[in-house]
Parts: sequence; structure tokens; C-alpha cells
Amino acid sequence: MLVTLAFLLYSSIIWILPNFSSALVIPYIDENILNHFDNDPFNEYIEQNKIKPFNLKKNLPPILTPDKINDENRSLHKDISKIPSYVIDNCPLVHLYSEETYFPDDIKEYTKHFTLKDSDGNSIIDTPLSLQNLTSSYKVIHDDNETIVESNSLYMTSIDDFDKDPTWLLGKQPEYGTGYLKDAPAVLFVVDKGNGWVDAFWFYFYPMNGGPYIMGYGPWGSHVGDWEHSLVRFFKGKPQYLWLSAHSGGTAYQFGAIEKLEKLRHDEDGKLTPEVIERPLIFSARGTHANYASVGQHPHDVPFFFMPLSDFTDRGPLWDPSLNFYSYIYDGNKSVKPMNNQTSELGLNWLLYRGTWGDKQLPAKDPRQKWCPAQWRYIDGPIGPLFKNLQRQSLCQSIKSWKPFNHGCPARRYLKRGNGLTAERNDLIGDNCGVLLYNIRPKWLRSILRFVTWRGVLCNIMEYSTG
Ligand SMILES: *[C@@H]1O[C@H](CO)[C@@H](O)[C@H](O)[C@H]1NC(C)=O
Ligand SMILES: *[C@@H]1O[C@H](CO)[C@@H](O)[C@H](O)[C@H]1NC(C)=O
Ligand SMILES: *[C@@H]1O[C@H](CO)[C@@H](O)[C@H](O)[C@H]1NC(C)=O
Ligand SMILES: *[C@@H]1O[C@H](CO)[C@@H](O)[C@H](O)[C@H]1NC(C)=O
Ligand SMILES: CC(=O)N[C@H]1CO[C@H](CO)[C@@H](O)[C@@H]1O
Repeated sequence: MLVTLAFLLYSSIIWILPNFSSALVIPYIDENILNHFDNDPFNEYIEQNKIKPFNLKKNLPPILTPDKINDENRSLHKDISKIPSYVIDNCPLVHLYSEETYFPDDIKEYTKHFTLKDSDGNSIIDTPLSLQNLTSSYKVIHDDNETIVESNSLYMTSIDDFDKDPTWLLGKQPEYGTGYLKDAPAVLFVVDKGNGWVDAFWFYFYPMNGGPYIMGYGPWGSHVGDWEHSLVRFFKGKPQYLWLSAHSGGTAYQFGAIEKLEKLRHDEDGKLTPEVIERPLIFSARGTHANYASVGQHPHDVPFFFMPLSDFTDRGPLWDPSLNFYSYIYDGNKSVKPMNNQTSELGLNWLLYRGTWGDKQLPAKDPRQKWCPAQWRYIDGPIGPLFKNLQRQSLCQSIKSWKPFNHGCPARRYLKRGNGLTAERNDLIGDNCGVLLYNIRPKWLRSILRFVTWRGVLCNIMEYSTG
């Protein structure tokens, strides 16, 4: 709560200064002039883009936890042998950043560049790893003494110096035109949530997370290995929600709010059909690969909330993960089942590995390590996909205690727009507060509020309370 207050205060100060002068002139402007200012760009935007405000569906049955699911209320057939086609048809397309350095990679190839070490730097496996070497715990024999080491204390540790950007760290680029990424399958987990609900978790693996720069210096908070994901939540085969991971948080949307791209449908065997379908479109930020629903500049929330840090997205190379992916049906609990041949070849043990997918945070004395107030240059790599709360009922992976208004992780009905020069149509639609403001009636009150609070204090409060 204290952090939230501090944040609001901070936002107020940075937003109120440029707005102060406009607030002062208000008494001299009459209603007609304000109406003249207000050409209702939001309605225009809805009209042009055929966005229908999405109705929240209130009467749908509850989403169940894994232990509550039985044969009578499961959504998927018990012996399901194929990923449902609606999951593939609604797989998000991902626009990578146009000047991205670190592209997606195949986890199978990636692991070959690592050995396995414990937190003191002792070797657990000192030869190049294969994905099959990853598992939940390891037997270590030392002076005839056998000990079991749990994987959660272990680190995949690069053989090459990752600070020098070896080729394998750069990942693989999607094919222009089709979005096919031959050498970097995405990883799909389909989880039955009971009562007609099904969650499709699309995981995107990148060999490196390049952190942001502060006033030209950086990067800060970089790490080797980067697992990001999106969640498409279906009810009876119809997509209802989409959640996007970004740093340790993310954003939930009504599915209808998300931008769509028309694409030819692929049949169950991956063959192109003449049928045109609408696919959701998301954006992966430069370096950090945080996912957003719009292009432009996106201020970070955590863990840098006092820093002017932002992510950037644009319409760079388009990746279509539905053309190449590993896939599993997971019950959210114990059983996980590979759903195609390239997935079966990976085995299942890697899913149980609880260690990091990249190097341990470099020690302070390492010349590659640097410190800026709030963050190190290189931090720990991430943990694997099965430990990202796939059994969740909420759309969010975790609930942020410093966002007290958002405890339920509500799904946004309108796109959260990027700011800045690179944002598209930002002039028309305004920032996110603009979206909220356009719901205000009567119009003259809205005009005044818009005039006074445009990007102002009230905006921030509204944004945080109603998002
Ligand atoms: C999940 O695990 C719990 C505890 O191990 C068990 O009681 C429950 O039956 C499991 N649920 C499923 C769907 O396997
Ligand atoms: C199905 O799930 C509901 C919870 O929504 C539970 O109350 C009910 O007992 C389950 N059905 C059966 C047949 O167990
Ligand atoms: C790692 O996996 C490979 C097979 O992929 C196997 O040949 C090798 O023995 C394993 N190494 C260890 C230390 O388990
Ligand atoms: C095995 O480990 C135990 C306790 O860690 C130690 O007391 C013992 O000396 C070790 N034995 C050998 C042969 O190193
Ligand atoms: C999991 C899976 O899809 N396995 C298939 C792999 O391919 C053989 C034939 O080539 C099938 O028989 C398996 O069912």
C-alpha cells in the first residue's frame, strides 16, 4: 500500500507539472469552445476499427482447480490424442521488435551450450547438456559419498562468455511472409480447467533477455534464458480472454479487445486451407520480450517503478508459433502428455527441472557485472514453464500486492495503448486514461475533465483503480 501511495505521488508530480498551465486557463473557456475541442475521437476509432465493446459474461460456470476436476466436469476428453483445433486457430501471432537482437530459440539446441552447476559454482554435469539431462534432482558422488541434489538449487551455466553475444545467443529469425520459424518451436501447454474452460499457454523461449537502458547506460537486469508466455482462455471452444506476460506481471484482456489479423487457416495436419480466420496479434518488446497488445512505448511497473524505464514494441518480424511448436496436455497437477512426435522426443524429465535456464547472477567482482541504483546488469536466469502457475484460476500468473485495486486481475475491455512517438494513432485515441474518459457523460463534463486531466493525476488514479 505504501508503495502504491508513493507511486501515485510520484506519478502526480511528473504528470502535474506539464498540465498545470492548462488547468489555470480553464475558467476563461466556455462550454462551446470545449465542445469544439471534443470531436470524440474514441467513437470515431471504434467506428473505423469495428471494435464492439465486449460484454462481460456473468453467467458462466466457475473455473476449477486441478483437484476438483473429475470425469463429469472435465472439458477435454480423458484420452485426448490431438490438440483441439480451436487452440491452434486462436494461437497469437507475435510481432517481434524491428531491431530485436535476441530472437526465439529451440530449447533442445539451446541446452547444448550449457553445463550444470550449483550455487557455489561446483559442477553437477560438466559436459555440454542435452535436454534429456535436465531433471528434478541429481545424484552427486563425492569421495564415495552419494548425495542427492535438488534441481531448484542449480543453474544452467553457459560454456561461452555470454557477454560477447555468441551466435547461439542471438536465436533464430522467422521466415518473412509466412512467420514460420523452423528452428525455434514454441511450447504449448493445454490445461483443462473444467466446466467447459480450457487454457492454452503458449510459451516463447529466447536465449537472452536484454534489459533496458537508463539514459543511454545499460543494459540493466539482463539475463541468459528468457521464458515468456501468453494465455488464451476458452469456454466451450470459444476464446474469451487473453493474458500476456510482462516482467513479473502482465495484462489480461477480453479476447474481443485484442487486435486480429486475417490469416489462412491450417488444417489439423498443418496443411494450408483456403479458409480465412482471424488470429489474435501480440507484440514482443525489444530485448525483454515482455508481451503487449499494442505498439509503442510501455512504461514498466515492476521492479523499476521509480525509474523512467520503458519497453518498446512495433510491427517488426511476424512470428507464427502455430506453424512449429512442442505441445503437451497438462492436468495442472501430475500428468503431462506430449501431443506430437517432436515433443515425445524431448522426454518429460526436463519439465521437472526447477533450476534456472541461464547463468546465476554474476558476482559483484566480475568485470562484466555492474550496478546502478536499483538493479544489476546481469541477474539470474528464469525457471521453466511448469512453474508459472499453469493451474491458475485467475488469468494472472500472480497478483501484485502493490496494485490493490486490481486484486481480481480483471480483464481489460479496451486495449492498453503504448505511448510515445512510435505509438500508432496515439494522437486520436490518446493514452489509456483517454479511453476511460470517453465513458464520462455529460459530454461537457468530460471535456473539462479531459482538458484538466489529460495525462494528469486523475488519469493515473483512474488507470490504477479501473484499468
Ligand atoms: C491432483 O493432486 C492431488 C494431490 O496429489 C490429488 O488429490 C488430485 O486427485 C489430483 N488431481 C488430478 C486431476 O489428478
Ligand atoms: C463439477 O465441479 C463442480 C464445481 O463447479 C462441483 O461442485 C461438482 O461436484 C463437480 N461435478 C461432479 C460431478 O463432481
Ligand atoms: C546427458 O544426456 C545424454 C543423452 O542425451 C547422455 O548420453 C549422457 O550420458 C547424459 N549425461 C549425464 C551426465 O547424465
Ligand atoms: C561422507 O559424508 C559424511 C557427512 O557428510 C562424512 O562424515 C564422511 O566422512 C564422508 N565419507 C567420506 C568417505 O568422505
Ligand atoms: C506422440 C505421437 O504423435 N506419436 C506418433 C509418432 O509417429 C508415429 C508414426 O511415425 C506414430 O505412430 C505415433 O503415434
